Amino acid sequence: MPATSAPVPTTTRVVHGTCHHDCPDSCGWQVTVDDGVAVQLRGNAAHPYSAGELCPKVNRFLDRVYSPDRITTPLRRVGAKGEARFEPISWDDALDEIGRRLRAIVDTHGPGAVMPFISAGNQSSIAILFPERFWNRLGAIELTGALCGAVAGAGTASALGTGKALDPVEVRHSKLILLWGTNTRLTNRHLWPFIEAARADGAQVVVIDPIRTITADSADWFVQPLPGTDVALMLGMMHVLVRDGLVDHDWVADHTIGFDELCDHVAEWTPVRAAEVCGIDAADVERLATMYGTIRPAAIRTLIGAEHHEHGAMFFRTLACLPALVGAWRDRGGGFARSVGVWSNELVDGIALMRPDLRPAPRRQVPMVRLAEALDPTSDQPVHALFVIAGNPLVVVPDAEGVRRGLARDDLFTVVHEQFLTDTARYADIVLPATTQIESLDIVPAWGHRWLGWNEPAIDPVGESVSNSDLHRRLARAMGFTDAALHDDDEDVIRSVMPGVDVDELRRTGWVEAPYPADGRPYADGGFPTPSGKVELRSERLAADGHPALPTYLPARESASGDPDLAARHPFALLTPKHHTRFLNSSYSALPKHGPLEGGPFVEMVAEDARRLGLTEGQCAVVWNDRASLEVPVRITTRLRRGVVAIPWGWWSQHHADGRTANALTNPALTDWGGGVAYSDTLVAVRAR
Ligand SMILES: Nc1nc2c(c(=O)[nH]1)N[C@H]1C(S)=C(S)[C@@H](COP(=O)(O)OP(=O)(O)OC[C@H]3O[C@@H](n4cnc5c(=O)[nH]c(N)nc54)[C@H](O)[C@@H]3O)O[C@H]1N2
Ligand SMILES: Nc1nc2c(c(=O)[nH]1)N[C@H]1C(S)=C(S)[C@@H](COP(=O)(O)OP(=O)(O)OC[C@H]3O[C@@H](n4cnc5c(=O)[nH]c(N)nc54)[C@H](O)[C@@H]3O)O[C@H]1N2
Ligand code: SF4
Ligand SMILES: [Mo]
Repeated sequence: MPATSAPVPTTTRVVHGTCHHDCPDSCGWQVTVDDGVAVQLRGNAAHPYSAGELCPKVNRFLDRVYSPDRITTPLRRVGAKGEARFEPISWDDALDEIGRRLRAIVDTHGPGAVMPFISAGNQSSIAILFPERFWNRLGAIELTGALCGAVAGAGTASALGTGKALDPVEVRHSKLILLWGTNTRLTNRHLWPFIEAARADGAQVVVIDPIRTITADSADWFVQPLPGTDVALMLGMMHVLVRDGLVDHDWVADHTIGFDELCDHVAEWTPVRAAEVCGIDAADVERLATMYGTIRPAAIRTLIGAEHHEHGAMFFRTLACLPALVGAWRDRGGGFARSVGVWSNELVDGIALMRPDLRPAPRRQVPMVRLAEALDPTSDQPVHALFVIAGNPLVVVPDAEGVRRGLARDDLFTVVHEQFLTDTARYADIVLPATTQIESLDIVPAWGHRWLGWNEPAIDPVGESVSNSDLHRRLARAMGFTDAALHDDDEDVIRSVMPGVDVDELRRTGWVEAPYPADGRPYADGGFPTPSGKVELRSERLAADGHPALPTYLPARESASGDPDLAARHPFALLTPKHHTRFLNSSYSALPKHGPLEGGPFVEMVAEDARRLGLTEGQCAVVWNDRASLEVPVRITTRLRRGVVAIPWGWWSQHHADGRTANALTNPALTDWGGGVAYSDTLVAVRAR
């Protein structure tokens, strides 16, 4: 008998969603679903920003969704911490154990011994903010600052009174685009077409970065200052603008305060002095300043990379002053563009989502950056329960070996909600399975453009996985918390926190645009929300907090430390940048079509440094400092300068010969303000193994 030729009936649907990754592009996608199985995920051509393209990370998203390595049931640790020996358990058993242990810890040590570490794995509003309702109700530790973004926002606000700046797509109208500390073609690839369009109309693109990135390769001009020295370059530019009469005095008089003092202050910042600090030619300082003072419209585009320095906030504060001096805000396509998420805040009521009113008392505050310290049993008030949600702190937090020592504590109760058994999850007492973006309903405000996206679930949760919000509804039940707000349904929450948005229309079209001035000039006539209503070139608020009142270049403390021979013992500056097109932070490096195609970890240095150290291409080097040491093969590069080495970041312990990752070496110092981290002010020594 021939096999039946009748086709098996299938139901095919196409479902619209939005990428949740911590990436400025928040692309729109379409998932094709056959009989409940996602068979294709591709860019939505109608999306007003991403226009149908995704990226080398997410082009294979379904491999991630259906990976044989997905965690699909709750797991309980049966081996030693870090050994990754687990047994599957039921959700009921997992929640019983969590409820019991959490209550005991709260009874003994108070809720200030419980730390929810919610990282950046999912940028959707419900996923990232709804959990705060539960943690507010419990009164657990509140993380302050952030590994990403808080410093750029705080620094900008010191000058402008707000993080709200130019919409990056407005660079389409610029004639000069300074990409300052951002690797657009890697990290924000969907902005690049706007830059190319401006270029086709005659715009010049300058990249300012200590690394010759793929973006630098595509620029008209590349300026390569030493890491952490840009403020000197900015002050040198200000010097030239003042000296050469390139300041827009009318705009400055109307919309800034502190100009006269700034003029006196930059008088000593001659191009020669600035160039000396930055390790570039004085002629380049002159040229950059002259271009900036004469070409209009002029846009400065920056993102996150430059905040990862001890004086990271000062970088953003000083950079945000530059457009004011030349009156750049007058022009469409002129001004200062950074993360744009703050514009979307007008669409979503974050307070209503997080419900801080549920707190029984003020929460204990701990800087996110200082995880290693908070887990240290000898600290004043060590953490006793750690809940890691959408993050991989063992790979992403500085002083990673300090974090590892904390995670290894037998008296620390660790719960990790994850899709994969990450380095961090290997140390958990309980691992709980998390859904991927195509398995849950959410809304996604973008930080690289003004389109908030709808995310419709395309498939049922894989295995027994649950979304972040479902997890926290379950935790509330396990703790016996009956407050209605902790149990609200996702769709009801979305409707209640977007009062100004037609949610049915949003669901139908897939996106809604955050409001922005129609003429594209947010500050043409000033109106900055600082106390003075003006751009604060001089800031009383900063002075009151003990910071310099004027933009000021300060060398990093790690290199200028009290230890006189630190720089002699550790003569190289180490950068640990995002570099791999197939990684998103530490996500994807363990997937077979991602990590292996990127090769493996390496340390880059220029040929001259390698020669001096007696190292050759591919040879194993030891990179070390007082925090840790790491063995990695050498790659000779022309992307760096002498004295600067780089270990591109995102690899897990399993990829490193000695199980330690780049962040074992990095500097956990807090930034000047904004509560960020100085990853990129790390000194190391290098030798052949
Ligand atoms: N492919 C890919 N895309 C990503 C990510 C990823 O991991 N992979 N991560 C996403 C995330 S979380 C973020 S925050 C964004 C970040 O987006 P970006 O901020 O654009 O990227 P970064 O690589 O962090 O930093 C940008 C550049 O800053 C430079 N930099 C470091 N120190 C200094 C300095 O002192 N002065 C100057 N001028 N430049 C400096 C670095 O060399 C780097 O080239 O990218 C997002 N997009
Ligand atoms: N040395 C060095 N360190 C850095 C940086 C650097 O440039 N250099 N960059 C810093 C920056 S900018 C950032 S943003 C941070 C990123 O830090 P993290 O956000 O911690 O980065 P990821 O490693 O991507 O971890 C995200 C995890 O969330 C999981 N996940 C994804 N979606 C969900 C979900 O819906 N629910 C749950 N529960 N889990 C989910 C993923 O599987 C993944 O393991 O790293 C910082 N660390
Ligand atoms: S990771 Fe970024 S570029 Fe890639 S699909 Fe998501 S939003 Fe787009
Ligand atoms: Mo980030």
